[in-house]
Amino acid sequence: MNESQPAAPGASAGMHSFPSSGSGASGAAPPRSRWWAASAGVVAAGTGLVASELIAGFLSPSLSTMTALGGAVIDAVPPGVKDWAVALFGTADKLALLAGMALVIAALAALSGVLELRRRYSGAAVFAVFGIVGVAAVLTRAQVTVIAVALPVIAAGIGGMLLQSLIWRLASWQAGAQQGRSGRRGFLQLLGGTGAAVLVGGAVATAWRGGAAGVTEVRRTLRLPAPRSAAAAIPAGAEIGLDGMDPLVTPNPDFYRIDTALSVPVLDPREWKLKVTGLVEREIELDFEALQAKPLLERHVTIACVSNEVGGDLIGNALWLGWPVRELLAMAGPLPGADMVLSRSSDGFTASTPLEVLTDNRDALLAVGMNGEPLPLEHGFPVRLVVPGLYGYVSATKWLVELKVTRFADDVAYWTPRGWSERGPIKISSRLDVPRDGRSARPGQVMFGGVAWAQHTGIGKVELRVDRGGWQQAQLAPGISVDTWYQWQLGIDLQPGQHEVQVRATDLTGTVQAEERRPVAPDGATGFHTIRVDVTP
Ligand SMILES: Nc1nc2c(c(=O)[nH]1)N[C@H]1C(S)=C(S)[C@@H](COP(=O)(O)O)O[C@H]1N2
Ligand SMILES: [Mo]
Repeated sequence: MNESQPAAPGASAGMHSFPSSGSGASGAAPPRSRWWAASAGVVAAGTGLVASELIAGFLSPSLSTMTALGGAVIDAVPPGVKDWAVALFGTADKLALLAGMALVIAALAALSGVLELRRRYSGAAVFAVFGIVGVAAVLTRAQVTVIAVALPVIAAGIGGMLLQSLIWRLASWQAGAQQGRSGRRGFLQLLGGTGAAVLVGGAVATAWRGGAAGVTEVRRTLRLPAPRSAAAAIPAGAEIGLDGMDPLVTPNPDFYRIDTALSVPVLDPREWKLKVTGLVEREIELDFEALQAKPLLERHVTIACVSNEVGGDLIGNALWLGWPVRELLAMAGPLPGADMVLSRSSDGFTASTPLEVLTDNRDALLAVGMNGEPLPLEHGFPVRLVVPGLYGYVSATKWLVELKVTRFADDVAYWTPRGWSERGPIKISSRLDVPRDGRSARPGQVMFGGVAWAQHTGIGKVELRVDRGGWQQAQLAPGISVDTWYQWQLGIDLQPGQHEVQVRATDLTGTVQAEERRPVAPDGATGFHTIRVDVTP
């Protein structure tokens, strides 16, 4: 069918038809009516979507259907695929996912416009499917509210009605053209008006989404209390400071970020509450003010991701301010038989931490501060867990809202059914940062440097070997505490040629880092970080 050929009005019962569809009159048919119909579909879908995202942004960003849909897409990616874990557990590009979703919706919406022009209600049916998919996505989320379910219905309803209205006008433009009239203005005005509204509203919704302005402002003006117990001073010489080494304390903007949250949860500390539930003598509810009034500790702790490859950078060291979890749990009184705490975030992520780890003498914290400021939104504002010695996925719950005292036999955490171990103690590891892999050096002494960690046990020794020769002990800098990484350095004389250099660490109990190369799943990579150095005169 030629694009500029209008459909004959009244040709079938399903077609848009107009009372005065006299025939014979031939005016200028609207050019490219299929393109106009497609545009109408896109604008109609955009209007519904933007309207619902604005409502969500206004009420609570966690109500966003797009966020729910993206989360459902992330969760639906089938397990077993190797790259899957890396892509998700690693730094998945959420913006690209949202953009991809928007493109798919736009394409389907364009199609719905063309369908609607052909046959009344056929395009609207596509919108009904949008609504159903949206509701289904919302229902897969951890926290389902009536408003969250209503929003995709509202979006589909607004979109569907607008589509009908636009296509009716387009069809009457076509029909009018045949009769020498022009319905052109009616259609173009509505399309232009709503299109402009979509652009403006979309910009606002996007800004809200990213900015979460109110809470950002609350965070900015928040004054955290001084710690009752300050962190031990950083020992002299702990920071070696070779060119190319990471700073001993990772600045917040450089701190790695890993989570499943499509949009950063935005929690207002004035409304935040932490519930302690499950196998306890007393359930407890704690608000932010009460938490701040507790005697807080400040401690350096190095946290790491289980997806950190040997030599990888999904690890960071910060000064955390918080209240020991063991004190809160002591108030609640865990019942006999409990062996796990399932921590839950506002967006439904959960982590399973052995009760024992949270009640022993280590400083597992309900953290409110990171490097002297309130937690950044991406790192769990207003409160997160930080547990020395465990990978983040089983301990470091951000945007924390609940601690359920339970049993490993009764509850599973988010990543457990997805191919990751239910327990995740951090493995002794070490990393060669200087020189970078593949760099060339002059013959003679080459200075090597890096970090090693065995949280809550501490590092006793770091060694290097060249070309699989004997191990040579590096100079180990004093650690801030056993809960942090340690820096080390060693100068080695190298002859011209290609050399392979490896590092291994030994913890303070004498356990040596495992040589066997193992992947990150199910409970953390092992193997020696190995680099190549090209020594040329
Ligand atoms: N709410 C929530 N908390 C979470 C996660 C998550 O997906 N959601 N991921 C965990 C994982 S896998 C890691 S490694 C750490 C990372 O913390 P960071 O982003 O502050 O570095 O957060 C943990 N806490
Ligand atoms: Mo992680």
